[in-house]
Amino acid sequence: MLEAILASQVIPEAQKSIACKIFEGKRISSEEGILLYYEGSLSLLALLADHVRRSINGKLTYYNRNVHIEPTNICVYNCRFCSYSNHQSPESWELTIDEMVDKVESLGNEITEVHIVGAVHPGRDIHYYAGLIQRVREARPGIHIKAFTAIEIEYMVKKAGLSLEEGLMILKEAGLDSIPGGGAEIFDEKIREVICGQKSTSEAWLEVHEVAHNLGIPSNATILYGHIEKYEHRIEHLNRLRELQDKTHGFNAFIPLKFRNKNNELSWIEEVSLIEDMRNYAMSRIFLDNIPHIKAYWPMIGKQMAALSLSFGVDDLDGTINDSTKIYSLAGADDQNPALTSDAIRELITGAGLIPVERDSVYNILDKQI
Ligand code: V47
Ligand code: SF4
Repeated sequence: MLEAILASQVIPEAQKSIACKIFEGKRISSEEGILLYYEGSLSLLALLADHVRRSINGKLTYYNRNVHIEPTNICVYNCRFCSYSNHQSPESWELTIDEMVDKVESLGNEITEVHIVGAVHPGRDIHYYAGLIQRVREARPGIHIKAFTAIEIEYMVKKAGLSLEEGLMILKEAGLDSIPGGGAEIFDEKIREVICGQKSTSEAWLEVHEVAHNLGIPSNATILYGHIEKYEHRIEHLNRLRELQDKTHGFNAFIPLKFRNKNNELSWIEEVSLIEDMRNYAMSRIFLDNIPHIKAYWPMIGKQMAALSLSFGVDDLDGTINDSTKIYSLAGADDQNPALTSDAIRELITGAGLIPVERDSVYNILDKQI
């Protein structure tokens, strides 16, 4: 069967042997990943990614009901790709704890998760953020709180003079359940120097996640792609995540984030094509054989493209986010008020010939029908 499929496509021998490895469930090397990135056809990558996706998740395609809260855009850093911080955006904002708690309370049982990520505010410390988490926890005891990128955590922990273990335990005891994947950007110090020179190093990002995993706090991971990086950098990024996952098994999902070029200091860079987005999803699925879920963040690429990504290795569409996320609307996403009802997400998934499943934040199935 495999031979027949591969024979029906005219594939060079080197790619054929990588494809055979993937069909046999074997891990591919960085060199093989780079070769596929450069030379694999879109149809071959789709075939391979779909095979890996089906062997891990079958036809199940996950979504959850969540809200994104962005506490502030006032930032100590000034990443050149960022359209959102007070250095680029025409307005600065700081939500109060009451405003954030009111937002969560107003949504009642419509959501099972709150995702809290913002800028790195110089005046807000770990005790402030632990207080925020505690208030959200009191308001909605059963809700999953996924909060603060490794960059925010590193800053608040250092500012308090604590170790990462101590800082993360304070957040965990306040009610933090998991850590989102933001801030990873690209694990290459030379590129970081150009696109986000002041920000924590790759090593520091990985360390926050490693310590969190060791304390029983799961997390996600991201990559920011489509700026000045090359395929070699993307593979190195995936490889470092794959290595950490082998050690800790703490990553739930990987989320590729496409660089959007409006209103930031890297606006001169043309955005990559949608075909490149699909190739990137597929390569992520193929290479990261030990991270169970690949998530499309639909406010970034749009709903239709997110639906298409389901044929390129993606098995998770990020939530029923309402219109509170500014990170992408300011950076040029087409949808300026992103919102999707559960029915609309389910329709996108069934339209791709797959099975929609509502999940909780750690991928337990909540759907009664499954
Ligand atoms: O870290 C900022 C990225 C991230 C731009 O874990 C940009 O479930 C593209 O991490 N173009 C924050 N990307 C968002 C994030 C996230 C989103 C959805 C789900 C999860 C999860 C995490 O947004 C930042 C940065 O990498 N970003 N500006 C831009 N112009
Ligand atoms: Fe600040 Fe995050 Fe924007 Fe960088 S990407 S400037 S850390 S808000």
